[in-house]
Amino acid sequence: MDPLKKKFFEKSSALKQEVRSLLKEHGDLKVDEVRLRQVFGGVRGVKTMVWDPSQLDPMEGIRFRGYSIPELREKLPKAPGDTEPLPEGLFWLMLTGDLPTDEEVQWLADAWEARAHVPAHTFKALDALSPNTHPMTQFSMAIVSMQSESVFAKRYADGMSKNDYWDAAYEDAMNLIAKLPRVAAYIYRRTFHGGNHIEPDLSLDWSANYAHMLGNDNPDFYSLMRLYMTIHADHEGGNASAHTVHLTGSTLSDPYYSFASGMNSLAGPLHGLANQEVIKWIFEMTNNLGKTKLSEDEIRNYVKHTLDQGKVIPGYGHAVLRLPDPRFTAQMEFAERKIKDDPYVKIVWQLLKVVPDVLKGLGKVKNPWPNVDAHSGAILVHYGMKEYSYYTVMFGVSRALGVLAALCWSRAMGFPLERPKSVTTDWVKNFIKEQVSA
Ligand code: CMX
Repeated sequence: MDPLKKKFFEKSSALKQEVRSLLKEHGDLKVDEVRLRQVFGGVRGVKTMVWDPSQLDPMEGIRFRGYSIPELREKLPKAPGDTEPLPEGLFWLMLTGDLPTDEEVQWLADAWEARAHVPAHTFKALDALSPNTHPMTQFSMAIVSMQSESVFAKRYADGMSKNDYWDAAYEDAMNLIAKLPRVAAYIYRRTFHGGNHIEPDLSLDWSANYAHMLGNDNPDFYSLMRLYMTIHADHEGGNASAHTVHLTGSTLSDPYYSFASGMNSLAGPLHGLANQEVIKWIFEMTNNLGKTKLSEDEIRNYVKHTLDQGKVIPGYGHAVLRLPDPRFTAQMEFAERKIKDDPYVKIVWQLLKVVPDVLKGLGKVKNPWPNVDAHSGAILVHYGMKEYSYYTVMFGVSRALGVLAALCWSRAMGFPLERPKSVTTDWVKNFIKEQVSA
């Protein structure tokens, strides 16, 4: 058994036993109550799921196994000469709860390299699609096409015991994560570079190899990719992509199907697609005004104009957070160090000064602050990636780390089929009548 799998097995077996006895003794304790407005309001805030890799605090932001983003940037192992963390280390942390050593991270990088082969039929399936197909559609289809490789599906068909689900899920998670950069880079090169593909460089770490296959070997871009792949990896379990993976996985659909479902959720403009919407909207603003050097008044007017058209300001607001997203701040720090004179980066910083007050003025927006998607586009444009319809694929590659670590845990813990209760509007009306007359 490999060292990560062994560690995961030991940790998850111990927790499974512990939770069993916790539930035996305390299973009837009430953890939450649900208001009618939450039943109609997207189940905001209702505690209904266990997700150990990370937890989101509205006022503090995300913590991965207890570590904030600044702490991860300091404590996780790094590539030689870089100051940003290696996401390999974050995956180890999310799967085991322990910070890895440099050697453990090197082992994981080698393990992913050994599992990185993408089946030829996946490239053929992609090549059959029009290059105009949205990159997220291509990504989702490529993931499903690789389901032919699922260890979980094969072992299930062969009569796998439920005690072994965790093992098969781990194998699929590791294989899928290993293959994603190649698939994602293939989509980018076929869509925007006429199919002029770049072979992997197996001497590089997972993120740098992805950057290399995209076509950019600038060490600062490698560094950006390590940061990007780390900060987008997980945002607790209730966000749409994570929850979708969790739900699909609970049917014992294998990790390929489950991850593909999550990517279809990530492709929505209120979720991951917001990263493309932000820069698209900034480009529209600069095109409309005919310049990239803008005054705060010009920006404020454009923000108001967008709201007057009944649209949201992309990259602002959040269902849980009530402060500027630490993932935004991490990107801002990177940009301050590396590319502070970039005109689009400057616009992102001007928006930070203008948008919160305008949103506060609407009187209904619960969080007027920027989220993760507000900054990423301007930095990618600086490094030559102007093709914004691709951005959500990069988010998706990173998101695999968190949701697949969590999926391994779900199978190890033996979590059952997820099945909340729905009600009809007539049921609600009768319920109100009964409550009011009682
Ligand atoms: N611009 C304009 N209006 C906004 C807004 C924004 N950025 N954020 C919230 N609002 C509005 C909502 O549309 C809602 O209006 P109505 O009552 O008229 O429907 C009202 O404010 C209350 O919404 P909320 O409770 O503050 O926010 P929600 O939890 O319902 O929604 C989110 C959260 C992210 C969907 C919303 O803030 C939004 O649409 N933001 C822009 C899209 C975006 O950046 N999404 C990316 C989020 C991060 C990610 O998942 O990647």
